[in-house]
Amino acid sequence: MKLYHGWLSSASRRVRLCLAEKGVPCESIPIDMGKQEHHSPAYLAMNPNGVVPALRLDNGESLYESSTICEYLDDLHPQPPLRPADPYERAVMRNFVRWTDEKSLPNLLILNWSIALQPGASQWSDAQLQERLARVPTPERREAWNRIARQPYTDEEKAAALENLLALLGKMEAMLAPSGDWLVGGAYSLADIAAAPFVARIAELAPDALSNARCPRTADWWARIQQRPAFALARFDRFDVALRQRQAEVSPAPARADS
Ligand SMILES: N[C@@H](CCC(=O)N[C@@H](CS)C(=O)NCC(=O)O)C(=O)O
Repeated sequence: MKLYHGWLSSASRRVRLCLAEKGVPCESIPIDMGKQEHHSPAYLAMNPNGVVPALRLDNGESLYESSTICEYLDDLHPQPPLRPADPYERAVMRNFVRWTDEKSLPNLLILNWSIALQPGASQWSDAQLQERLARVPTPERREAWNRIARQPYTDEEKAAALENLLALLGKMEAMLAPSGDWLVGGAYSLADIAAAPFVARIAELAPDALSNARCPRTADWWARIQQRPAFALARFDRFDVALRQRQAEVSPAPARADS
């Protein structure tokens, strides 16, 4: 299998964590969103929504939507199980994953894009922007690219996005109260995997909000997630550090005269 993904993308991180938990070998194909590699005809044939990730299967078929890919991996490699056996708990797990897709991801994208893509996109000429927008397959994502290039999110919008993202912590505190260590049914599941990329970014953006004093159960949960061997394999590199490294690779610092 081949995973087409972004190192900094939350939906991609979710699938990488799932693959690592399963111990499933998978070739890594990083996608550069700044270069619009996810809007090429070849990529759109795998994921018509023009977003990452996409999983290319050995039989030549492809899958998209991170939550669907994770469930597929759990069907394909049932050990260790990552979904509750109980139908009600499984439904609760799915609703939580969906909640993170609908509530957490759009808000995190506002914050991430503002630092990762806005500086480059704001330099595009009108003609370049039109040419790029024409390749974006959905109106929602076209609007997001247009905004980041021409109408950067205001400080108020970014503050509201962070506030909305932090709502995840309240939800997790409530879910962790009855079930103990993990979010649904007392066992580690795709719900925990879905939440991990968002909590990782909250830990970077608003560490105080994730303190023991503010949300003790989620803070403990985050410590447990980071201790799992799969966590290191999934490579949740610090966003700002990874971004600086990427920028240095694109425009290397001039060689020192004495080097
Ligand atoms: N619901 C999708 C969301 C995927 C998504 O929005 N991915 C973002 C990165 S986390 C992306 O590729 N954005 C690129 C774009 O909008 O052009 C999933 O879970 O796979």
